[in-house]
Amino acid sequence: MASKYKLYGHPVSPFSYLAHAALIYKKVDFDFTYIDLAAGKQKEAEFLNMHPHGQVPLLVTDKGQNIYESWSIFEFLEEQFPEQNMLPKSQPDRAKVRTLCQVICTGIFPTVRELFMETLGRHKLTDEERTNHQQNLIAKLEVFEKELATLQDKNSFNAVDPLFYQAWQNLNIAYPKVKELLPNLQANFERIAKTPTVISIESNPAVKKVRDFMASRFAIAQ
Ligand SMILES: N[C@@H](CCC(=O)N[C@@H](CS)C(=O)NCC(=O)O)C(=O)O
Repeated sequence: MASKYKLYGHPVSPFSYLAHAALIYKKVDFDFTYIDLAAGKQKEAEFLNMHPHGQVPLLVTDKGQNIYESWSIFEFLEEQFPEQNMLPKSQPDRAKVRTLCQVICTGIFPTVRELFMETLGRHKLTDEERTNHQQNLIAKLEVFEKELATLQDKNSFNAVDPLFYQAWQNLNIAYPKVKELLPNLQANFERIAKTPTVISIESNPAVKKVRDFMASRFAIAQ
């Protein structure tokens, strides 16, 4: 008998957020299991049996197949539930959305992570390293903003949105000045925050708990 889909994830992970958003956008019936990354739950044997690289997200399908790597999960869901796509219908937007997702995952997020992890106390950067990361990021985000503006379909929820939404939240915690430096991207974040998919993710009790913890630890508006 087919069982429910299961997503193993963490709300501060943009990769996890993409998978979470796709499941909700596509109206899939699933359970969300919070993996406490700080406690190292992703490296415990039980989890490694399902995801040998020990990371989030992990999707277990209704047929019991384990799928990891956020883009593989995303593409699996796009193919499995083609009625509600998060890739635009027309080219060149489809190619652009794929490109922008890669830009976030490989170009922008690794630097966001460096700053975010320092804010969480996981490592220490020198002043020079921190400034370099910040300047680097602003330059990359300025290019990203210009590329984003060339998307023809600006209204529908696409795959870039959840990746950007969560990467931007992490960056805001690590480098709050970013919203004044890049007001158009802050406006994009606020647009995404109002989408039904994000509202639904944020109402999940496990997600709320992490947001509340972050808000109590760092002076951030929710
Ligand atoms: N390429 C992977 C990256 C996943 C990833 O880096 N996940 C991070 C959270 S943002 C993680 O699980 N980190 C914990 C660890 O590596 O121990 C994907 O797209 O799914």
